[in-house]
Amino acid sequence: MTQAPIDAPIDTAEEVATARAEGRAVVALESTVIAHGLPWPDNLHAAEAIEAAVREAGAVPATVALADGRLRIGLDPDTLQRLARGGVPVMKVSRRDFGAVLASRALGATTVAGTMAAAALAGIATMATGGLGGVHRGAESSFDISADLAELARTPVAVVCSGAKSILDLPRTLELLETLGVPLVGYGCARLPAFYLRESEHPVPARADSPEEAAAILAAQWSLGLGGGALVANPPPAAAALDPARFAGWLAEAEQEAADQGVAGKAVTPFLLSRLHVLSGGATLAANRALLIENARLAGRIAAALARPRAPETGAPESGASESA
Ligand code: PSU
Ligand code: MN
Repeated sequence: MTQAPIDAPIDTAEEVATARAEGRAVVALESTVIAHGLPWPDNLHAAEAIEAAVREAGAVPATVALADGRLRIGLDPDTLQRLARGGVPVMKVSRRDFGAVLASRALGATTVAGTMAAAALAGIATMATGGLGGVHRGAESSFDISADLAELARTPVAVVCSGAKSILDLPRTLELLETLGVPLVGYGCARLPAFYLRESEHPVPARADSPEEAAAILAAQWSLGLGGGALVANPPPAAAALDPARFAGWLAEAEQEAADQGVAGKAVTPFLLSRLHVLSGGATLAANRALLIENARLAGRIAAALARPRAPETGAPESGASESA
């Protein structure tokens, strides 16, 4: 894992640093969803509930953001509130944006890609989000493909999410994940969840039915030292998930508005999410909140399982062979 230079402009919260030093479980959390994905004040309440869920699962939350020229791993309540409240511009920070936002000392909220990069620098191997970025519909002409996918190919962090956002082109997102060599584990499901929807029609290549099983797959993948991240796809809780047909109607309307208004680039995701919240009368907001909390909880459990020393395997052929050698 790439370690940050000793004088890197990184401030790690004391609680996070202590947990890391003691080998206890830590979960990195993204902040774009707080600053750009949910409206005030639901966003602050959601951020607090997400951190609480990580704690309940036995891990320490480390929400990632940029402030005052520093990369912050673990936020104090005041900084969390500054990100959530709005009023001042908050930059959306992916891997390429760190330098510009640090140099300008602006406030920055990290995407999944930005959060993964930051987590790796801090030695954190698990993060949680709502929905992953991916291949946007119409990407064959717009080339709009989230940097989240490229980051998963290079950075050894497991991302717990509810699949890719349902505003995306899921089949192409899956194809690209396969091409990039990103492990994809369905949590208690054989088909990819679609963010607000319990499932899509697309099968996942691996499945885990407990945090321990998920942790075992991640640990085995990483044991080879191949590098790269992984995805754990957790279906949204049934009570909060949306009806696919109704959702399709709202999405078509939001996409038409985006096209009419010429929304492009990094503005697309926040625009669609905020229009969906309005068009659905708040249903997507409630679903988003619920799944963010459940993903944080699962990430905490997986991080805790990864942090537990595994019992040495008994009776495995290699150990027998090495004993007799
Ligand atoms: N999921 C949400 N809300 C969000 C996002 C994901 O429920 O706001 C954010 C994540 O931070 C993700 C980013 O990394 O959107 C992807 O943006 P883009 O498509 O521009 O890469
Ligand atoms: Mn994009």
